[in-house]
Amino acid sequence: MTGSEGMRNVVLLSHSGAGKTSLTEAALFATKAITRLGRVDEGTTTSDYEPEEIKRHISISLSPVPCHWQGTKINLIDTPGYLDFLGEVVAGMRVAEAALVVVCAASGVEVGTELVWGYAEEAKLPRLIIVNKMDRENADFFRTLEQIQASFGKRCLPLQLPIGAQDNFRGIIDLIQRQAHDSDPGAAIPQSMEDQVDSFRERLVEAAAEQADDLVTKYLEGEALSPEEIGRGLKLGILSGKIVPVLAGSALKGIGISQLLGAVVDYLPSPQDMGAVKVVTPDGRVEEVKPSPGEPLAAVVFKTSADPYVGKLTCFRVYSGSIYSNSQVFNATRGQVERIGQLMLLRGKMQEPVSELVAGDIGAVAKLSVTATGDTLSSKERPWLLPAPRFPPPIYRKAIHPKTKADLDKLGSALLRLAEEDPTLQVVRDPDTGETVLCGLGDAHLEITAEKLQRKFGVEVILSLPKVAYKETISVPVKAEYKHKKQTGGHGQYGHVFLELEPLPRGSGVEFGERIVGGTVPKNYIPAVEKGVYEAAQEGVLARYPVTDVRATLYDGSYHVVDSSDISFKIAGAQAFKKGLSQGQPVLLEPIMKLKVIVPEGFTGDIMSDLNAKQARVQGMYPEGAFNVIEAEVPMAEVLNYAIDLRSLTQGRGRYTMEFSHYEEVPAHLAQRIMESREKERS
Ligand SMILES: Nc1nc2c(ncn2[C@@H]2O[C@H](COP(=O)(O)OP(=O)(O)OP(=O)(O)O)[C@@H](O)[C@H]2O)c(=O)[nH]1
Ligand SMILES: [Mg+2]
Repeated sequence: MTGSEGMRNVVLLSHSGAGKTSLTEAALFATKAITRLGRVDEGTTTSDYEPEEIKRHISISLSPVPCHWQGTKINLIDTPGYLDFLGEVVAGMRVAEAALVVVCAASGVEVGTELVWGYAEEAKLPRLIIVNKMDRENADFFRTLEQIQASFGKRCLPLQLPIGAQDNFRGIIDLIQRQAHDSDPGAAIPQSMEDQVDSFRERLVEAAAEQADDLVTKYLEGEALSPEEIGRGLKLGILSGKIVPVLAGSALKGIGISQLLGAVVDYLPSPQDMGAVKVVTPDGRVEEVKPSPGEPLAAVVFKTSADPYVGKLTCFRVYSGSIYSNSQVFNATRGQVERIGQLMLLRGKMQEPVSELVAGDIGAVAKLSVTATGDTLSSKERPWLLPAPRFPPPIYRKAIHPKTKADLDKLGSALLRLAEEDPTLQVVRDPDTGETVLCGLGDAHLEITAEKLQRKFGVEVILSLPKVAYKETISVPVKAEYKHKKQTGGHGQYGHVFLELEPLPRGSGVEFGERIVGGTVPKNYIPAVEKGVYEAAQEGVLARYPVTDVRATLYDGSYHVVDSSDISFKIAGAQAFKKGLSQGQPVLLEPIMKLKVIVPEGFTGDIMSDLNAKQARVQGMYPEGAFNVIEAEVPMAEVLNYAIDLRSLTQGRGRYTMEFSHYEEVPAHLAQRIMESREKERS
């Protein structure tokens, strides 16, 4: 069993398509964890195994894949690069000590590279960069390096140089050892590269020397540092974030992979290197515990997957202590005991049973009953808590409609299971429109959720833009009378009311009151009038949207001793209310959202003019680091697709939050259009 000093948990981060999954596959192959090298384009890789991933040739879920190299257990955590699946990236980063940032040698630094770099900075993750796809046309290591240094600083220093590029990419030169790893095993460093190697090596050695007093003294005295000393300085620099080594390779050709694994082992931190683990006790104190197998258990759940057949699969990372198959643990988040069945290591869809998992390691267990993503598993004696991953809030909304009655029956429980698996997915029922609304991070996220509903639970759905919950109200006080009278032989019907309608402040809803004097409407009929008013308020007179912010007061009327009844007064109440609405200069109200957009400064102008076109009222703007925050109020109808609009305006660099603020009158020229389309919708 590997102790945690012999472990590395490394999350792969990049712009979509830079080659994380291919590198993961190449690493598995190089370490002999697999015997056949899969390809993303053929849907045969270990970590992209879900049908939705295979179909699109992209990663959608994170995949922890363990492998062994030089006596060290490495858990690579492959994550998706596509923005819609940011939740998976957050979860993967939560349980890693270090990151491998992948940059494509042809495309260079992309928007997604900058985004993930920002997250890695925030999380203070020590990291390596690999310039991948060195074999591709247009691949250029030095151009890419310049971009990397321009974006992320001069602390990004090559640890290796490539030999050749594109079709001629043959191998790499290890700068510390001054050694060539060529496809031709006997080959030395090409003569033409000697000077380059010297100069890049010098920069690396200088940076490494600066990390420790004894090294810098030796260096300044002109003594050569040994490779071990350079390595020690480098590791210190990487841990403190002062150095980020840059590597080169090709996942597809399998070049540079063993050197990459070597760098992970030599320079990236083990759980031990990160020092004591901070846990929170039930009374809120922070305690420190050693990341070793003998301590009490503390493990955080970072992913849950829903499988219709196997049931729930819970992935967790152990921070201290050990967890055993067929045992009991305490879910400190929920305050409940969990029975642990067979523990396993995951490698894509493969599951390898194990008897225990120790501090530092990552594994999974099936069929836990109460545990959800973010929970901490510990012991009853020490019910410690670890911080949960902080998932991005779902911001993009689509209404979800079952295709058939059978689909409707299964939809609720299936959605619940999927939301359990994906913390960036939320299901809400909009009481105003009656629609079930699916909230997520973007279009692709929700489309794929719909596909999973069908594949995993056999539920077919259609997604559409959610309806806007318009409402209706009046703008002036009015009085309205209605007499309901029918004399059709036998028992007649008679109810007669006078209502006064007044507009109320926004958000008041519909109110009913009475000030009948002299029993003109007998007390026992008043509840019927009230009922009629409330029923009539469900559909207004403009476009049959619900009525709000109106007070109806019954102040007069008359009755008939024989013909009056509850139903007659109810009809009279409803009709008088409708009449009042029509006479009270009715208006449409629309929901206004409070929008907060956070964009790099350069995009401010574009955002403002887009908001302008969306009838927004900008309420404030202030800088926040390199970003500008813009706060505005904007009609909901204009921002149903804001996740997509903002992404295209900023190429994905902008973020936003949005919440309901209040209702406001729809400007007259727009009200007409809304009424017309409502008419069409209902016919
Ligand atoms: N020529 C070349 N192509 C590569 C290399 N690595 C990956 N690719 C190709 O690039 C495409 C994307 O590779 P992936 O491994 O799926 O990239 P990824 O970063 O996992 O992508 P996402 O999961 O969508 O973020 C695939 O077509 C790969 O075959 C490489 O070293 N050389
Ligand atoms: Mg991938």
